[in-house]
Amino acid sequence: MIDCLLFSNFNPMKNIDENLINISKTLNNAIEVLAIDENSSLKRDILSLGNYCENQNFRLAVFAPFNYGKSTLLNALLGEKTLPIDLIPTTGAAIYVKYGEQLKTKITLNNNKIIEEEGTNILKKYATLDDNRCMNQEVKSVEVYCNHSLLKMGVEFLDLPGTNDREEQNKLVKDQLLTSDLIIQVVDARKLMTLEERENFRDWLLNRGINSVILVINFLNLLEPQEQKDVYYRLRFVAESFRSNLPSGFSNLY
Ligand SMILES: Nc1nc2c(ncn2[C@@H]2O[C@H](COP(=O)(O)OP(=O)(O)OP(=O)(O)O)[C@@H](O)[C@H]2O)c(=O)[nH]1
Ligand SMILES: [Mg+2]
Repeated sequence: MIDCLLFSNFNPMKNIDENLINISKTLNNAIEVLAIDENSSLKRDILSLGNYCENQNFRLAVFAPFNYGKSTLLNALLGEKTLPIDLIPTTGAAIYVKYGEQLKTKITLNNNKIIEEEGTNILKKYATLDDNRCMNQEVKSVEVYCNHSLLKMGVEFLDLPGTNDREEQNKLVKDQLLTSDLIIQVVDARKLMTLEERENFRDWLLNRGINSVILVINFLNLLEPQEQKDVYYRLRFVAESFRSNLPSGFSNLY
């Protein structure tokens, strides 16, 4: 019942007003008028913010290095094995999980061809990494439609490829983080918050104005009870060291 615990007092419907849509249009026009370099991070950030402004759903993205259990966590929230999981780096595209009456997958290719299929078996072909751990270059977007009460309320999940593998995946994840309303960063209980993870947390999230982050500790079942407690206190310490901008007396740690 994780969904009830997390969202019992929460109305995820966003107030998308005309102003936000107009800001997005103005930013897109500015990119064209100023002829901003195609591959610059400025252009990527602007496009991501435009995507955020126009998205009506409350987008919750899961972010971590490969094999940290991101897809497993989303499957647990969805209550079924919807997304591909494996011991090797697996997720090879940003997969948006949205509400639909039947479980269905929609793949949009770069040439705008759309492939729709019942279920999610098609993800293996289009949304997992190939033998060289590369993403499928034909694919523009991947959407899974799933009948779940949270999704029906207007929440949308985003399953991301793992970071710390290839630069291409890192770039995609960094862009997608800016399009999201809330980020879950999964951490591994056995090697809590490596230096690289702390740097990503600071440089990809906090320094880009993303302050709402839920840290989820995974693989706790592989630790002894006493070790589990130690991990919990260490993570609290890490989270404390990052929290900022809150009035005194308020806590963002639960
Ligand atoms: N023991 C244990 N195994 C887990 C846990 N969470 C995930 N796993 C396993 O870890 C492996 C990787 O899980 P995924 O969900 O595919 O990880 P991911 O972060 O989505 O991986 P990428 O998509 O490659 O970035 C799978 O074999 C899972 O079954 C956990 O809490 N405990
Ligand atoms: Mg995955």
